[in-house]
Amino acid sequence: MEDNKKVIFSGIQPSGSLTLGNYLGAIKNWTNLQDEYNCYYCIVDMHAITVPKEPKDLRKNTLEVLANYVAAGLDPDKVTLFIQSHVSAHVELGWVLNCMTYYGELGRMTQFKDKSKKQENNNITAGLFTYPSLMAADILLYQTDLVPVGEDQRQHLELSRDIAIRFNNRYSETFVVPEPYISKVGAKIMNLQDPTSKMSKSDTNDNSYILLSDDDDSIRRKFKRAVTDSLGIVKLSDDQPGVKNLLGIYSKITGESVDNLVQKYEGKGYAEFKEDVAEIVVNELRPLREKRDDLLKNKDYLEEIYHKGAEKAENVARKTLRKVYKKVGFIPR
Ligand code: ATP
Ligand code: LTN
Repeated sequence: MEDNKKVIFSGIQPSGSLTLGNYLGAIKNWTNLQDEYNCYYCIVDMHAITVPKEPKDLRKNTLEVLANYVAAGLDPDKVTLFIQSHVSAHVELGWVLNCMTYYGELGRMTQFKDKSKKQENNNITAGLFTYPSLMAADILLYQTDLVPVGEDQRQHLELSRDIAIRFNNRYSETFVVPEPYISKVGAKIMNLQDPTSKMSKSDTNDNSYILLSDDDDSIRRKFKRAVTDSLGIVKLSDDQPGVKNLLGIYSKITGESVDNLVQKYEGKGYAEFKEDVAEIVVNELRPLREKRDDLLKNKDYLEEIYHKGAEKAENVARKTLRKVYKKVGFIPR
């Protein structure tokens, strides 16, 4: 029975085309969890508007993320796939949690610091600042046990845990306190042009990331140009972040250990290594891209998935919200 299974929740912002980082750091892990857990995978469109977004891009990206979820192997009959703005309990709990989150805590979030630096003319919105309490609401509404995310989300998750514990202590046991689920390999795929920073879909240099929508030749070209170093030895070292990143990508996709890979490339140059990594990525992403493109031609099917998903999510989320409203002292209608 679904009810005995532990609960998983995770989400991706429809803030652009997804990258290899989103795929290896998040979605690929999710597909392995769908049989064992009761999974909710959300497209967090409300988070995406914390920085300015063109409405037509947001609509397009939202459907693309959903199509990517399904193309990557998430089965809509097993997991709940839905769009955040369809379940209003997210903002309703988000508000309550906002009132339990401290200004100082939010100010310490590194994602906020990074993203606010990128906003022109100091146009930093309150939404960008309070984003982590909405993320906590996403997670806590479903009484989530585990949250599979990339390394960059660890701090937000810590805050979600602190907020849950604070609420439980102040009122009484209400929320399950969620645990992060961050894989050892692939949890932080780096920028191909600057391997000391994270691969990000909002980067301005398109050689820095691989998009799930990139064609085979673009993928090959981007790996060929990937920044490495002048040592010319394939090994795992913090002094060689470019090579380390490529080893991580290779290992995450094939399942081969990094030690094996290092042996395999002993005495071989970067050119051959990069070509092989590119081929592995091309072969991994091609079927996904083809399936995704097919799905995007069938909008009715996608609509059916997010309709059904929102209904299932809503039922669970409402139950938690009702409890929370009662505990904080709101009079029922
Ligand atoms: P942006 O780059 O626009 O800030 P993002 O890709 O970091 O956005 P999301 O799309 O919401 O943000 O991230 C979705 C999931 O993908 C999260 O679990 C995040 O940890 C993971 N993720 C994002 N980038 C990487 C990366 N480079 N390596 C591994 N995981 C990643
Ligand atoms: N903050 C995340 C996206 C996100 C999320 C969530 C992830 C919003 N709500 C709930 C896991 C669970 C990000 O920026 N990648």
